[in-house]
Amino acid sequence: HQTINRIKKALQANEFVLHYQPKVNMRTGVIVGMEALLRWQHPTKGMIRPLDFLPHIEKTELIVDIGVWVMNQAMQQISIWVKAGKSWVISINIAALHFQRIDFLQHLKDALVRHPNVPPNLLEIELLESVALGDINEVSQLIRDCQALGVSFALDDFGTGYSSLNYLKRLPAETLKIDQSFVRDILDDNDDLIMIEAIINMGKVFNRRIIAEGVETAEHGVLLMRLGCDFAQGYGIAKPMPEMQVVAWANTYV
Ligand code: G
Ligand code: G
Ligand code: NA
Repeated sequence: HQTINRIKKALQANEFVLHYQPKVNMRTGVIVGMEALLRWQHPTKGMIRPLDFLPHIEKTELIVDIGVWVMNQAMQQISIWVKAGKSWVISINIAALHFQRIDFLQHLKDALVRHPNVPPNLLEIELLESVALGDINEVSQLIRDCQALGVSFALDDFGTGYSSLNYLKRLPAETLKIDQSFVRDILDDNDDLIMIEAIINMGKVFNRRIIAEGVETAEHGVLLMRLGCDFAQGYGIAKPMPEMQVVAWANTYV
């Protein structure tokens, strides 16, 4: 409880920031978007990454407050980048508990109303496949309700969770994000290569966009493109960076 209270205080004290990691179309070199990744700038402990504090609050009300903060912060960033002529889709991570709450859609609508110059199609929501553990009809309807507002979806860490073909069919996310654990060893592990090829082909059958995460080298990128995956995110392109560095990075990326 002490940890939860400290995290609550951090939110009130504005100690959270979003870092951004680019997503690119490897074939065209176009920057298509940025994933917003939460960071806690602790006054004495320095930068704390989400895996060191989110697990403490994943099942609490606080994850909802943080989700709302992330949503509004991302929209503020979208409007700044749009003014600078950068139409990047920002992806935010939303916890299953928050997404399944009855008021999620209202949180999204409120944030859009608060940011009237944000084109909703520049916001994407990344959901873990574990949302599929909830009521699949409700979840897919909620995805459609959000899409009706213009917002798009990606299924995160795809392949690691509870995915079945049936879930894939019924969850209308536009994009599948292949988990980095599958990407890491494709250069030397034939089983991982075959698996990733199957995921890419399955995604295509279901008419989804495919993005690979954890793309650490050019060799990974070349192989992924050969397998039919055009979009990538990973240290080989850029590490997550503070907002101030993003435009400068983009200007040097070709
Ligand atoms: O950036 P990093 O690799 O430390 O992130 C670790 C994990 O934390 C990622 O897999 C990501 O899904 C999750 N994460 C990052 N930012 C957020 C956020 O704003 N909200 C939630 N719920 N999860 C996040
Ligand atoms: O699963 P999700 O997309 O939320 O995870 C993104 C996380 O993965 C980020 O926190 C980021 O720091 C981390 N990440 C991004 N690119 C790479 C990479 O190329 N290699 C490794 N090991 N981690 C990465
Ligand atoms: Na993510």
